[in-house]
Amino acid sequence: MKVHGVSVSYFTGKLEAYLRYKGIRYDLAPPYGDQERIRAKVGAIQVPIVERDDGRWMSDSTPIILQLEKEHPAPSIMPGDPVVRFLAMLIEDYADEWLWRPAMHYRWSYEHDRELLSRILVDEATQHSSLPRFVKRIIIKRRQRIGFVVNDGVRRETRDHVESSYLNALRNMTAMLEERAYLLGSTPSVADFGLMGPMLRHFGQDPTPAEIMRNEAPTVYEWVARVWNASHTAGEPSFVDDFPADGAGMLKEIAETHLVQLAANAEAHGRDLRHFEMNVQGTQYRRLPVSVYRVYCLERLREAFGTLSAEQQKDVRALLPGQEAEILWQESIPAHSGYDEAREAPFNKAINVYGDGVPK
Ligand SMILES: N[C@@H](CCC(=O)N[C@@H](CS)C(=O)NCC(=O)O)C(=O)O
Repeated sequence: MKVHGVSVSYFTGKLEAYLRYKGIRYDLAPPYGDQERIRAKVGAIQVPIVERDDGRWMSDSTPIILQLEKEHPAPSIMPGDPVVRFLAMLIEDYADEWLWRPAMHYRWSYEHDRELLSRILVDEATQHSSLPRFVKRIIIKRRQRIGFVVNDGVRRETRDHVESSYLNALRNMTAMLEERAYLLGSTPSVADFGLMGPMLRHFGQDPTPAEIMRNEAPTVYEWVARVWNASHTAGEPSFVDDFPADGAGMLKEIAETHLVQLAANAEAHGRDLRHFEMNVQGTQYRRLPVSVYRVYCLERLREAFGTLSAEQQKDVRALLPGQEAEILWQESIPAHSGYDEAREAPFNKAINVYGDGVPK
């Protein structure tokens, strides 16, 4: 298969880590010279996009991975216990959608990171443009910093909190990885591949957060390489039977951050607003862009919760005790994204996370 992606991209790195583990061969190619064809095939210009040998196209890393799990079931990345599996998918969603803001912030707010990454991105992804390199770098630095940092709520008042999300992720992952090689077993699960999104190509590689990872959380630094090389070193799939006590900090953090954001985003979407506010762990975020895709994420999590037995639901609720987690099972805030209603993902037409041809 051909993966249209970029070597420094969050979601491309997540998918590549998965493909390597599964032994699925792929070629990596930047998508940006081929925009018209890609938009016609998959709806949105984002990475990764997979062009399959059978002529079909796939987008969005989560449904892509779920589809490939059906086609290549071994070695499985899905824990056998339904409660652990649900919580692994929740960790994956948090990795995709909550850690995105700190990852963008570290890359585009810090000068060394911004200078280095703008150079790499321009050289790799904008070969189709004949503008001088320095002009392309000015354009890309501005686009990324304004679009994904400033307009995503990173301001003077929120900056420390945004950074604390990264530090908390390192601490919570370390607590789990001190007990076992991967977060939920002796082989990698969907939770590990989800966290490879932020940890591989952003936090583990961009100068400022990588220095923090090496100094503060060498266990996570080592885990990044372990997941990347898991096809050579991991044995037969083996996962925990019960969600481990050392993961309590991770679940608390997810409830207090990602689930608060999913709720506030869905609530604003239901009122047809384009922006929303939220208070996360005592920090007030203003004027955040409503994301239809994240309403869809909440729909999918609720659907997965609904497939659990009454006993399993009780277990999940006991593991996620805070009030914030109730949005996973209480429908007082509706979540109707209108996205992928035919349930064709990853073969559907994709949307960018902050809109662009958003179905209402
Ligand atoms: N939900 C998608 C998100 C993909 C995504 O947003 N990728 C980023 C780069 S890592 C992107 O292409 N952003 C669009 C842009 O920068 O214009 C997935 O899981 O693959």
